[in-house]
Amino acid sequence: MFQKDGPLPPPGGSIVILTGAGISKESGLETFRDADGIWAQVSIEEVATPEAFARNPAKVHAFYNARRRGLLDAAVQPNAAHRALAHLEQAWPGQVLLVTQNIDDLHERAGSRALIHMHGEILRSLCLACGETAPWPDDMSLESACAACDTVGLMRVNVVWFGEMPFEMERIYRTLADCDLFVSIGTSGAVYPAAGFVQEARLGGRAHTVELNLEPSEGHSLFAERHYGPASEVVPAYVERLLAAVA
Ligand code: BJW
Repeated sequence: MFQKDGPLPPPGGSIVILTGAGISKESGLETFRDADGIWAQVSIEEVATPEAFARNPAKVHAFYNARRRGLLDAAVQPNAAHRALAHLEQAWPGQVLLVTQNIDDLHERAGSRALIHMHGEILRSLCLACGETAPWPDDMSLESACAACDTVGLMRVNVVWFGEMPFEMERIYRTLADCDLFVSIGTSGAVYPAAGFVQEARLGGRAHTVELNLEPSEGHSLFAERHYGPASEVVPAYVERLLAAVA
């Protein structure tokens, strides 16, 4: 469902893009709040809070071990939407900051470099003893040891659970306040602070705001322009339009 096309940012303008689980759906990863999503199978309180980890770390490790193995399955690859955003970063004659809520590495694999994982990364560990984060492509358990301080039993996946502070918020808010275009892709708009980014961008005074999603999100009416369909179709089409204007 395509709405009328809206205005484009000036060449050299600053673009902030927010992505959510919907962009990785066609790569074979599950979303959270769709009918067949992760939260329909397991409750947030059991696996996605610091309290859940304190209560039952083995269960939380098992949840993330299964998702990590799923991400590393050879069938899971970046799709046309990830690739289009990487191309935009290379070809746009201005700043493009990609902020993802996703903990997968599909944006990096597609070639994006100016990227913030505001909810962390499933392929990294965090040691609760020394605070060190490090790459972690394997299963994690209560027997896992920190490579930096050797402590056993205090390793966790480096993701942001409910009640924890997302990463790099200061840089994100600064860039939002001074952007010309904010694009939200494949996110339900159910989780803050990401759900409030559209208002932050509007407060800056000049940002055009665009939602690209399978269906209208909770905050869809806050966006000036909206296009609905699978990310692998609507994202490349929108990027092509942006780049045609500066060709
Ligand atoms: C497609 C598609 C296709 C499908 N193509 N599209 C009361 C009011 C307001 C706030 C709060 C409140 N009580 C508590 C809070 C704060 C809380 C919160 O927001 N709670 C809400 C539930 C109300 N937030 C927090 O605790 C956050 N921290 C925080 O606020 O710190 C304080 C702070 C204060 C001030 C400034 C800054 C900070 C932390 C939130 C952590 C979220 N963590 C998770 C898990 C991460 C690890 C993991 O992956 O396991 O992050 S939860 C989960 O939700 C995950 C996601 O990143 C996040 C968002 O989900 P997303 O990506 O939107 O997925 P879905 O499934 O919801 O939507 C998918 C969309 O795609 C849908 O719209 C589909 O239609 C679409 N789609 N197929 C295009 N093919």
